[in-house]
Amino acid sequence: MLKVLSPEALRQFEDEGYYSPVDVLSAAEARDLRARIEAFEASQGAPVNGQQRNKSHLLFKWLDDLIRDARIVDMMEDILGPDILCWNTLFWTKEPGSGQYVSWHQDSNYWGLAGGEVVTAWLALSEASEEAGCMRVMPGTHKGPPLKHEDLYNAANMLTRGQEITQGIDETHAVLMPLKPGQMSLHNIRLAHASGPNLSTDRRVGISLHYMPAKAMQSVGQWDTAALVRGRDRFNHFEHTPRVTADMDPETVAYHARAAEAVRQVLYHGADQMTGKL
Ligand SMILES: O=C(O)CCC(=O)C(=O)O
Repeated sequence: MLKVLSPEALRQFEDEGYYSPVDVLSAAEARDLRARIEAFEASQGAPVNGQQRNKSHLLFKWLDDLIRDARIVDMMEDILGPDILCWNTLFWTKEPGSGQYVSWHQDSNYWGLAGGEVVTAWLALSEASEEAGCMRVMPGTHKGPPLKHEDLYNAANMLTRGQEITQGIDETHAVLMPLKPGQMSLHNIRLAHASGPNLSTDRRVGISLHYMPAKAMQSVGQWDTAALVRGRDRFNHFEHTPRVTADMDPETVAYHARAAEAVRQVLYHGADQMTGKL
């Protein structure tokens, strides 16, 4: 019995590799979370950046709470079953006029995860319209062979090494996933996706939450972490992250430094350069 998704939504996710939009937070909740992020940014005098973008639920209590929010986890249970880990959380803030974009890529090439499906739930905390550079996906690519990527290191590309699928993408088949603040899109780790520059006058603020079944494994890194957000973990392939009791708590900030670095090593595995993007 499904908890949140309709049978049609689940079928679309399985057949085409994505489903969007899903109403998750109210507009007021999304506004509140954005205000918390921007208050933190004002306090440090800079946007959330570098390693702060990665495993960010270990820095912010509100985000550690959010990855466990039943409205999201129920939806994940519909796709992944009862025992669920949240592997990572990543900030995707695209400043207006910055030219920042995300090239076509498949995350499965870079995350080192194996042995179970991985779902990205991308939450909009501002208007993520086509003009603001919302994500677009290539339906069905999650079912095909891995596509060939090249590391191009373009400065405006938000991806670590500017990795890009250089062949086999036909833009005429791309589907846009515009979102209102508080809405989420879902996509499979193997689905090709991208996003264009933010041509609006506001920042595009989004956070991706990455969920997987407890049986999933890290095949590249020796040590990796995940939050057990529902059910039981009979596999213990990942060290469970501690609960965060306050934003920027020194204890969990120290844990974050190790956990985010472990992911960074995985993301740059085999790359010629490590950029400061994460
Ligand atoms: O935020 C974006 O535009 C791209 C995000 C992305 O690549 C992802 O969530 O996997």
